[in-house]
Amino acid sequence: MQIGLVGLQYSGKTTLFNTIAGIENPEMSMGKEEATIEVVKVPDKRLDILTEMFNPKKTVHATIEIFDTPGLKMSDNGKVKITTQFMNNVKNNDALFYVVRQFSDGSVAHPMNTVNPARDIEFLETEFLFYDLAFLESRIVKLKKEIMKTKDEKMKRELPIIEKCYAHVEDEKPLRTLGLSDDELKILSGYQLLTLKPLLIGVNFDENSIDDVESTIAEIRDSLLNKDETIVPFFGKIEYELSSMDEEDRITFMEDYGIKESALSKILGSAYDKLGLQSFFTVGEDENRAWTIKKNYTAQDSAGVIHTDFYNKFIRAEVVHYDDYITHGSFSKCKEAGVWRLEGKQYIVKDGDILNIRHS
Ligand SMILES: Nc1nc2c(ncn2[C@@H]2O[C@H](COP(=O)(O)OP(=O)(O)O)[C@@H](O)[C@H]2O)c(=O)[nH]1
Ligand SMILES: [Mg+2]
Repeated sequence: MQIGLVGLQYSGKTTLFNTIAGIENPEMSMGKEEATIEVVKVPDKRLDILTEMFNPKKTVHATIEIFDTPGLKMSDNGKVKITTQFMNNVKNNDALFYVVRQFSDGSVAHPMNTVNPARDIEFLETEFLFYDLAFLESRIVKLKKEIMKTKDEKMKRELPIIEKCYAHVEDEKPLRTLGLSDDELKILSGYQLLTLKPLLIGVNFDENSIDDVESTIAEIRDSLLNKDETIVPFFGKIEYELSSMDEEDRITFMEDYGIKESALSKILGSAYDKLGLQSFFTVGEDENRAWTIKKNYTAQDSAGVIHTDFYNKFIRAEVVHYDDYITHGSFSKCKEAGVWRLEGKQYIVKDGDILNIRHS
């Protein structure tokens, strides 16, 4: 899974990126045009506990890739140009994480001169809508031309979908709110439509405004066109400073500041939620591992995440839920208690299932 941090310059993207990637002494590369990518372990207490119980040779966390993209720059005419470079950076991201600035700091310029997170969110959204609109418009022209010439059936099926998307975006609505079917999404999957990507909005707060977070978020939400957005507050600077401490100190300081949950944990939690993701585990002497899957994945789909051979040669899955394993303490006790099961291909895997795939 890839999450791209995007936003205006100086909103705190790189600071946040360094915090979650655990980069302590970043080499500042101002104005760099390429994205920086870091693979981040997804913390999971359950996996830690399983490791204590099994003591395997190695433990493998699920990972996500975080992209720090260069800030979108305003030109003199007050417009942001979405460059090919930017698109190359974000096109494969599974979700976008807007970073907007709530902190005020006279020594850090704001590209629009004043601090106003709701305005910045709408600004990014509008730019991305324009980008999608232009793409959809040119696609419609091209499809119509080709259909006249070749009567291509596939293109004939695509056209009404693109037209529906166009009408939605023209109405200033992001494509992720259109409720497209899986088949429609498949047709669109080759295109780089920005407003189709699941969105999380990060608001970067001052440590002095911790008490006002909830009311400020409510205000921001209230002034957005789309009130259902997922908004994640975080404290860029202070969380970066805390990230170099050992865990115990960090927790104490976070409590002192009134920060309940780290930026990473909030971002991951919301991203899993938004993307409909969950984890299952495999355990054993050699390796304990957490795997990330979609919520509707069957036992066979999940086997395929481990290995394509496991998908093709799937026979059955041995399943125990993590909670049951913890209650009973061993697979044999789980069998006695009747919570160890053999499930077929179609079984829908649940968050926290421990699986062992039987295959031919
Ligand atoms: N006061 C304050 N400064 C911050 C905060 N977050 C980032 N900054 C500063 O703002 C400047 C721009 O941050 P940076 O992360 O590089 O922004 P980017 O352009 O979005 O990547 C840097 O000097 C940061 O130290 C914050 O929460 N509070
Ligand atoms: Mg940056």
